[in-house]
Amino acid sequence: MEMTFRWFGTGFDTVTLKQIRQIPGVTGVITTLYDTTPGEVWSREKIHALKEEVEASGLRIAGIESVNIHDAIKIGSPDRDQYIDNYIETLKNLGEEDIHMVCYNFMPVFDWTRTELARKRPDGSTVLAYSQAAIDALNPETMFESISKDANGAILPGWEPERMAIIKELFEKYKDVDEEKLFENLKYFLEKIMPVCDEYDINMAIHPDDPAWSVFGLPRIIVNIENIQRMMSMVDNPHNGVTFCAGSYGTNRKNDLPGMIRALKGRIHFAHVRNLKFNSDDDFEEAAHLSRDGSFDLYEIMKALYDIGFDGPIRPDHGRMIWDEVAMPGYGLYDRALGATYLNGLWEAIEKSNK
Ligand code: CS2
Ligand code: MN
Repeated sequence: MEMTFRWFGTGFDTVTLKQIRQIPGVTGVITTLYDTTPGEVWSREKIHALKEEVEASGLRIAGIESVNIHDAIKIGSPDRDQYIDNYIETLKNLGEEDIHMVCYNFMPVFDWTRTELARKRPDGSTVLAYSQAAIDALNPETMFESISKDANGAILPGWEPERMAIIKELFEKYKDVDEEKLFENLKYFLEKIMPVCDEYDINMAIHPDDPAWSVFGLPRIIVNIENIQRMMSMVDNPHNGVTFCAGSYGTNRKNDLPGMIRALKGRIHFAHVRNLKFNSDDDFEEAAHLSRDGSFDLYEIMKALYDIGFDGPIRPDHGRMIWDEVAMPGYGLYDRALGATYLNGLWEAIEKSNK
């Protein structure tokens, strides 16, 4: 595996490449062109400039998170082909720049959903949290306004203002899209992009829906092992793989995380490893990465990755806000750096005990 760190780019991230370079064992960043909108072609020049900037700091681009999918593709509207062509063009430009892993998601309207961005934990840190009762009492169209005061001024990925402005319209467009339709539209998209992925050896890594169930009546399909297997077999190509995000699949307590990892051998192209603390089946908050701070056994998760011979990029995922840091919720420097160090420690121990 290669330990990496998500970085949103100069001007968008409070964390610098110089800081990331000093986290022991982190050699790569997972980044994006944060100022592009879904559906737009990423030019070779822009990708190249980003790459030069990252490499000048002694790191490398280990992959992209995310190249977002235009809603026309997810909805399957008549203009989708044009956006798929643009996506193919972007993949080609990434491939030409020697970038071989792309994370994306296929969630309608919202990316991840949380009801609080700064819930206080007993140790005084703040974390993202989700409560089903709060969701049920919420109007999805105003959800963003209700949580944005805790965003620390950051634009949250998937919650870009231009999307939130047309949210009513978006809901309307999805009204005839059910799970079957969403699967069909994903298949259509994957079939079209696989040839360029084959040509440039690009691993596509779909990110799970977070939380791993339907919210606000919108269909969500990347939620469990059965659905992932369906997705992989409907377009059976090794480049059609997954981002194994422990925190997202783990929202559903029926998902056996180490078991899923073992079942996905060879098709996990990217791993997000973090911990959640459940207060009840439908109230959880994000925890420190350390197993005993939350509800998951991080040792078993790392061991499963080790056992399947996982050799792709891995990153700590959302961290707590600690030590008075002011940053994008979930994406401060300190707690994610602690997370990377902990995961590296687990890996070293597992590796040595297997020799
Ligand atoms: C998630 C997503 O992993 C995460 O941090 O909260 O925002 C994720 O980046 C996207 O769904 C991937 O497309
Ligand atoms: Mn994730």
